[in-house]
Amino acid sequence: MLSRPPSAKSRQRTVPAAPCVLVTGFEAFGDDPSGQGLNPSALAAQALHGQVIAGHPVVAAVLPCVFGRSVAVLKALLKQHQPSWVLCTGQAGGRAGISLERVAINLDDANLPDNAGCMVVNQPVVARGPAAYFSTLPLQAMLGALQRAGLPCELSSSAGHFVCNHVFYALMHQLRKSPVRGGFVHVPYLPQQAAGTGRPSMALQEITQGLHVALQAALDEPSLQTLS
Ligand code: PCA
Repeated sequence: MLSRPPSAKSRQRTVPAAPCVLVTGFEAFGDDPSGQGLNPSALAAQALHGQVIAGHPVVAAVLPCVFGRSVAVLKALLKQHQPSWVLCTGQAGGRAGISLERVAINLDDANLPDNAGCMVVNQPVVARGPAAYFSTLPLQAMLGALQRAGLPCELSSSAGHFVCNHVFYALMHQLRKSPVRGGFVHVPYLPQQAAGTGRPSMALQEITQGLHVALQAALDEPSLQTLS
């Protein structure tokens, strides 16, 4: 006798979907020498959307480059998607490779306006929050994987004090009591942004590959299986 195929409901019970990886990029902001409204972090995040890395589906989103609102959007994404990993990314013009950020500091100190025209100067990200949070991503494993892939990369000890650091700090503050791992990666200009500036750049395809390689290494990291 033919058995009936399992219903969608029972299939869901037997094969639970792995939690997702949330990857964010930023919309374009004041620092885009091309004037074309580009931000490689948004383009790379969007290119990863829907891919499956080490069994985890990637959900990508683009954050507004605005103090406060960027964090509100990020918190809503965390609530909606319940990711087990979070990688926020942003553009750092002038950097030559994928920069794995080690630390977020409790300081907003902009030297250009955000996309709402606001320049937040010398303010904490979180009032009475700790001075800093370390990334909880396995940065050494990610760096090693990027190096083996032949992609320009570095560890960085400063995510600056503009909206990227703001989001990085708020993310780590939000995750401080959670097993969810998170961190931040800065990426260089695209070639079309750097043209004529004498500054370094990376092709979008390489940036996207770099984020993929780094995430794969993080999710495969065996030492993490026993943590949390
Ligand atoms: N880079 C900026 C903010 C948005 C982005 O992509 C920064 O490094 O703070």
